[in-house]
Amino acid sequence: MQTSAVDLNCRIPNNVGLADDPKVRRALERWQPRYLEWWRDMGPSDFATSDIYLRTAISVESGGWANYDYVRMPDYRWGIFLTPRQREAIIHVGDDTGRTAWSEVPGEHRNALRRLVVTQADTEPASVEQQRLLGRTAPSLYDLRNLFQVNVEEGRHLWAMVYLLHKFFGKDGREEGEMLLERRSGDPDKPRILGAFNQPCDNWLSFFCFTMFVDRDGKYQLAALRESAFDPLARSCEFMLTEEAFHLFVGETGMARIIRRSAQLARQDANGDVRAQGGIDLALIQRAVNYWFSYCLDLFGGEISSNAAEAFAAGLKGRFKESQRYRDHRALEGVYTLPVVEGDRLVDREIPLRNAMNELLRDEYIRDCARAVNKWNRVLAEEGSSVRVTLPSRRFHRHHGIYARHCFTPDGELIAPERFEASRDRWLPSQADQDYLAAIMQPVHEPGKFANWIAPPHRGLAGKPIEFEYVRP
Ligand code: BYC
Ligand code: FE
Ligand code: FE
Repeated sequence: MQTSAVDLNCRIPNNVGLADDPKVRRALERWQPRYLEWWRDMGPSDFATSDIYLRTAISVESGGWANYDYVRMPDYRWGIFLTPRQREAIIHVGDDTGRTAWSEVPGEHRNALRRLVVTQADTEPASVEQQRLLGRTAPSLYDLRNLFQVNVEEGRHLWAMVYLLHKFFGKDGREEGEMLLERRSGDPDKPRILGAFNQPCDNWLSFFCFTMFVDRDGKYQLAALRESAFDPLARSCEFMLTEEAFHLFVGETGMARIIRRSAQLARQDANGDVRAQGGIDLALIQRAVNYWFSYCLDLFGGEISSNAAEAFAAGLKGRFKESQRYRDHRALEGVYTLPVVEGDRLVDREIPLRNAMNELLRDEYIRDCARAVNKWNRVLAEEGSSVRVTLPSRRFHRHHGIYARHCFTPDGELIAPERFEASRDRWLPSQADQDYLAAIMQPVHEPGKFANWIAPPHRGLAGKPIEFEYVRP
């Protein structure tokens, strides 16, 4: 299956030749009204009739892939786009390295691939559900527009995965497509699949942590799937990554703006009391970072994972930049050393490289997060603050993997559960923190104006000035 030209005028914009694929086209056209119903019920609240200045993917050319214009969200053109291939793709991960990549799903990998696609797909609508009410408290029209941009694109990512389910997984795939619209973030009876996607994200500090840390997990998981031997998945993920960059920008710069404002307000107050000035203190920002970062580390799966080893061996996923960075794509040799809990202490253990694939990806992720945190700390230095933000240890506050049944300090020291509980409100957001955030988050809808707790961005978007009317209510 090679990519055909982009067809924008049909019901579902696409470059996968839906016009010549009546079976899949009809299946997707039956799914479409249910998706729209889900969007109406679970998508962004309140702004369905507002004109939002949004980017829409309309092509796969790296130069001009997106179009910016005022759109009402329910009318957004959610399309299906795969990055085109210049030549035939070759497998460069696992046991089948060197063979031709798969344009169909091999029978022996059907279940494993379906599980990966469904897990990936499930996170997309989950995030939209988590962010559903944030429009009510947006700190500016600029930020409101960015929230909605992220939301519509997560919707498109769901389309990208549902296309794969319909096209390549037959009846099972169609059933999974239905279930993706039935699970609900945080619902005890039908929760979303992964932990972080069931946590509430009901204030803007959480939103910026989410786009900083959770969307960044998305970047690394998509990067692993982009190396897949299943070529349509690889190409789908590649195009999703194009959109993802903006989500990460929103998170990283959003946090930087809150941090800058926090330092400015500390300077303004005679006692350095940021809350007295209506801002968000750095201690609370640090607790939010601890919370979201630790939940995101869980999203990489167990440190020692036979699932990960099998997925790598089969060529279903690769390492970060597998094709560019590595020579030995089989990874049959080599070990990874990591500290494990034995009794009341941590001791280093060697595990075979293939079983450590989750941990390798987590390493890449942590490095990337640390780079962003360094940038935030430069902002603090610029504003004359001596406080710094840090990433907690990868062992802190974990719910999956080898550290989950133990307690650690943010520095990674193994401690008794009682000590963890006694320190919880210092390390993680407390109810009082949540109440405070809820109290200060009042909507600001005047173009060019920003809530007191966040600094304005350096510039506007898509060549528009900061005071542009990004949302017309
Ligand atoms: N919560 O061997 P293990 C994004 C399950 S974000 C709950 O440790 P494995 C986005 C696991 O499923 C990217 N359950 O891990 C961001 C398994 O269950 P079963 C999303 C968890 O399989 C923002 C068991 O524990 N994409 O795109 O090696 C906005 C043992 O598994 C969790 C993907 O995740 C958890 N945190 O790796 C919008 C890519 N962690 O099978 C979007 C697809 C593990 O025993 N997913 N479990 O019932 C995968 O590649 C893998 O499934 C995982 C786990 C990396 C998640
Ligand atoms: Fe996404
Ligand atoms: Fe995203």
